[in-house]
Amino acid sequence: MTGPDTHRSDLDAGADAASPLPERDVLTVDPPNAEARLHSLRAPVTPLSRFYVRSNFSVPPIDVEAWRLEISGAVAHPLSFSLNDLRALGETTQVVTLECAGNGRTFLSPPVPGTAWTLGGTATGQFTGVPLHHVLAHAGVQPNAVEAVFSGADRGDCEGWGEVHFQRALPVADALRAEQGPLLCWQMNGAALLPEHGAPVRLIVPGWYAVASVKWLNAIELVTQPFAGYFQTDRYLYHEPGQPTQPVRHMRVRALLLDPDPEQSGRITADSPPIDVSAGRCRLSGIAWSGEGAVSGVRLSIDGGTTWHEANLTEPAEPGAPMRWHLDWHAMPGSHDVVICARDSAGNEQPLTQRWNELGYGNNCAQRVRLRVTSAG
Ligand SMILES: Nc1nc2c(c(=O)[nH]1)N[C@H]1C(S)=C(S)[C@@H](COP(=O)(O)O)O[C@H]1N2
Ligand SMILES: [Mo]
Repeated sequence: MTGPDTHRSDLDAGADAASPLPERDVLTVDPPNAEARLHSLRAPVTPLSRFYVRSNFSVPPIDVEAWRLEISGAVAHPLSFSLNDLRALGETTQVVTLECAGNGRTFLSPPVPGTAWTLGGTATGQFTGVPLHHVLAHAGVQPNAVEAVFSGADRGDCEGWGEVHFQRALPVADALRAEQGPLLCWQMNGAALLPEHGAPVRLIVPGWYAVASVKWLNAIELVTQPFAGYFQTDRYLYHEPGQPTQPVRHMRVRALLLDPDPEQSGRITADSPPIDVSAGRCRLSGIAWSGEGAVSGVRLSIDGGTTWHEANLTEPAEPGAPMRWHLDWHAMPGSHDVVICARDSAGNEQPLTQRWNELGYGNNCAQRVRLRVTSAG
């Protein structure tokens, strides 16, 4: 296990080879939680060996031969699918960015409890499965259904609740969405889903913080009253001072600097050393995405927020992957405070100061990095 003060050199020197989740920064071994290194996010689709992992409980043992997906509740026809039954419904492939709602949590002050994500609680996968609306059409959702509750096979003790399964609900309209809607997936990046990502079948909900994308899925129940389980009503809520409590839903707009590598000296902390670059022509580049709209712009400041420059935006090589941005700059020797701020077509912009909340969700505060420019030898 690696701590927040672990430096890249330690991770590369052997520790990585023995890691249960190599090529990532492991936050906890069991349950498996590991963040992606930011340079891993340069490829439009993140390799499986570099994809972040977030699990509330241990990976549950599942016998794929015996596995079933049960659909019940307010439906005309309760159904039970084997993996082959699901595959027989046809398949579609979609590139989707996942992000943990806790991404960026460690930068909040005062500190909040929860898994210590820096900025690597995100990655982009190519997911193959059957559209959920297609499966639900077979079951026939009744008009009185308000939500679909998705159950994972994983379980554990939660304070005050006893043993609970990982369960999350989606409003029926979101569950039935056809365009860019949820998928029941059995493949990721062209390979069978890995155990840590929810094998044999998981839900993928494009645009939503990934807590909605239930892994190790084994049941979908259509309910006529809002679901009130632990992960719906006790966790994954914004408790923001002076604001009404809101559930975590779509991913807030965010840009990340990927090059030069902001992790060149290890995991990013509030007091990470500056990034070294040589004087002269310098390209700053990265990605930006939003679950609430299309990314409409990324602006950068190189003087700590006094003046701003609009970055160039380009579409990703894979539709569905984050937008790419870059800014060319003539780097002058010295220390420069860079601020990176994305906005989306729904009128959202990354805040320049944190939006603190008790459980540390949705911290999309603009990324700040310090560059140390030295004259080229
Ligand atoms: N069954 C189950 N599904 C789950 C979780 C979980 O703990 N159990 N964690 C959720 C959270 S909080 C996130 S961010 C994503 C992470 O998906 P990944 O591990 O494939 O990256 O899975 C979601 N689905
Ligand atoms: Mo998450």
